[in-house]
Amino acid sequence: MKMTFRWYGADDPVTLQKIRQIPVVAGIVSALYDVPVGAAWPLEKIVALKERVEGAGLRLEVIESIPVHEDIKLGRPERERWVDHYMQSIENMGRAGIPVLCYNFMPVFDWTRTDLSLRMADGSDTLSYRDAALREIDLSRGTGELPGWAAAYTAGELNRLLEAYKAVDGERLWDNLAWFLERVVPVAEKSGVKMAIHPDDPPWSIFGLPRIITNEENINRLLSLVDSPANGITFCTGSLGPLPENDLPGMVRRIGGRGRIHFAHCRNIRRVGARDFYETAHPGAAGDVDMAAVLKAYRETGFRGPMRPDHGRMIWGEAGRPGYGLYDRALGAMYLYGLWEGCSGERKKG
Ligand SMILES: [Mn+2]
Repeated sequence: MKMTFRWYGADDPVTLQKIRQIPVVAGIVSALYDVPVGAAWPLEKIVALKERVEGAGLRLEVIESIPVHEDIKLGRPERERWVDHYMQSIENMGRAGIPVLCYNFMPVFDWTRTDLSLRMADGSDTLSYRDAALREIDLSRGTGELPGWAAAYTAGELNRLLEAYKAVDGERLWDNLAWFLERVVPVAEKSGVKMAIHPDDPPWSIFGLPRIITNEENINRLLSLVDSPANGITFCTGSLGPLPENDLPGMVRRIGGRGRIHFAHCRNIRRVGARDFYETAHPGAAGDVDMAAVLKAYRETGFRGPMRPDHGRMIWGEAGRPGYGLYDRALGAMYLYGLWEGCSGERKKG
């Protein structure tokens, strides 16, 4: 297992120099943030990112994410052009020697919360989701009421997009995902890149939009769309965890046992209702994810890929990008590595 940490590039107040001082972290998860959605990622920009990370004594292990253009998810004719660009980006990742690509296939919105700073009893702030609160959000006025999405779309753009998705139910979205994977997975295979789809977060439909990467049955369906080792997943405990029927350690054993988990996201959540939860500190005792059992399952499958602490709370007065402060994620990395060392006996870094 390689412990990694997400870095949001040159503007991230959590600098590479700070990340390097977290004892167990050797790898970086990052992306290009100045390439428009749909455009091909230039090789020289990927190489420059890699060199910057290496210059700080770390390694670029994962690209998270290259966004998939909405025209691909919608199955519009323009998808031909966007998928060509996507294939070029994968080829360029391979040329730069970056082995894992995390992406998602969620319509319009990716991870969605109804509160980005829920104050906890200990004074920390965390992210939370309440289904009733989501249902009160009126998107006809744009994304202004949706925490974290205020600037994402104008009301007009959003309405056109939501209108277009009325023709795309879950089965159509599966068709469009299959179309995408049939084209990109062979390129990934040839390029030495592993595709790792991120589960939908939360793992149910929001705003009437379909969401399909939500449970073991659907992940198996995804894997069988193109049965290649290059077609795998990012296993995110915090995204799959809000559904209590998702047996997380068992899923790691079964999916990971087939060599199809390429990236591990570890995050804990506490379920407080059928579709209500908040994010907690990483330790198992803090929430409903049995993190020790998850790590043990990774160990049993001989997992050698990158892992990262996913969202953290805001603690010790830190302010910053919701979910992506330094302190709580650093604690998470240490805790996860402690579990790993405890069940593996490994004592080397990375
Ligand atoms: Mn995640």
